[in-house]
Amino acid sequence: MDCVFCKIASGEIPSTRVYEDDLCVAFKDLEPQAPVHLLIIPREHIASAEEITPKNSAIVAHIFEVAAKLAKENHLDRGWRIVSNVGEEGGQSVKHLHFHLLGGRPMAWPPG
Ligand code: D5M
Repeated sequence: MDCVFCKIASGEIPSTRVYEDDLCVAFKDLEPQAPVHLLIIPREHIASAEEITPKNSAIVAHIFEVAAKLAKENHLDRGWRIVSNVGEEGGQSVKHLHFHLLGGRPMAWPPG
């Protein structure tokens, strides 16, 4: 499968990895939108949040646990944001489920 995040998960494409385990990988976003901008992805190819089912939904809880740990490690004690873009209007450019972990500056609402 020609998926850039599958290739990052397998190590075929280099990334600045900050965390990994059997289920997920976290690495620095190439186009950071905040002082801390990490991406957390499942190793399994899931195209987007639209493809979450009772069979694979446990990965989402796991990724949120990892996000909280990474936020703590990055000293984001004033707050942080986790977001997953879905589909064209949602702003998704890579068709492999990923969660942006953003922090280190005040976040605006609503997002653009
Ligand atoms: O977010 C996709 C994000 O993925 C976007 O912020 C750029 C980032 N990206 C794309 N390719 C790479 C590689 N190779 N390394 C690190 N980060 C990358 P989306 O929500 O789909 O718009």
